[in-house]
Amino acid sequence: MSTMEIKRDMASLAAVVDEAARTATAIPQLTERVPDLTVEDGYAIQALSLARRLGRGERRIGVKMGLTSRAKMAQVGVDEVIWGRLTDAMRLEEGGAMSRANYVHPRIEPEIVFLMKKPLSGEVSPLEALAAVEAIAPAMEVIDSRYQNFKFALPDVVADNSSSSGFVLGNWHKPETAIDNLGIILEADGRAVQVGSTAAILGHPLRSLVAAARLVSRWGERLNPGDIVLAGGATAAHALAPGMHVRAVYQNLGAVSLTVTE
Ligand code: OOG
Ligand code: MG
Repeated sequence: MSTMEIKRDMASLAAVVDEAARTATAIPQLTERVPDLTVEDGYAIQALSLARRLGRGERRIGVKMGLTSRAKMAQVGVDEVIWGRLTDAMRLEEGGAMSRANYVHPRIEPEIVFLMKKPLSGEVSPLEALAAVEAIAPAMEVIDSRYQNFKFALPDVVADNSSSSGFVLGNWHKPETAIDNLGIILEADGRAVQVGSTAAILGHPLRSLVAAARLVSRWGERLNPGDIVLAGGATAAHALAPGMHVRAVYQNLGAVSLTVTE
């Protein structure tokens, strides 16, 4: 295949994952159609699918890290840290509602989010990463793999923007707030469905920010002032259903909630 043909192929695969997300339709894994699809191809497809979102007027507002905890890796059977791009259209109102109809098979997970005040990229130490942070907050991410049965290989999930589909942010706290080992309870309709700690995120959520700086620069990008960075689920994700009220309660940081409608 010529370089042109390969590029055209990537663009058509980007259209497939983007349309699946836009129309909330499950699709077969890309690796079924293209068995030799690489992780590099996956990131190329992800970038092209984001360009389609930007073309529809969405604005890029940061990145999300994925599979930064054992619980998450075990749940989806992929054991490599990944990243995805977030847009303003994915933001959900804290305490507000999300419509189940806009997703294929949404799941929710408790996370920590960083707000950047300085650019960050490449190899940095945790202290350097912290010096670039404006604030931290508790958050929940709504993930929605576009693949049938939420089943994928590494290149698939990367191409599908690492299952990015929504997020809710809680109240901001000072960057020096201790976040290394805070208890978290994820509740569905008042019942604890997941219990964990921020320590599950690579031992310390700041390590996820260090990894974000390294990974984005590998793909020619950087974290910018004003960007948010979701550090990754601290527990396994919980499947969402209409009528469900979910809340993540954090030691010292407060709580974040959402209600699912039809
Ligand atoms: C991949 C995305 C993982 C996280 O926080 O670990 C992720 C998936 O589980 O579908 O967002
Ligand atoms: Mg996540």
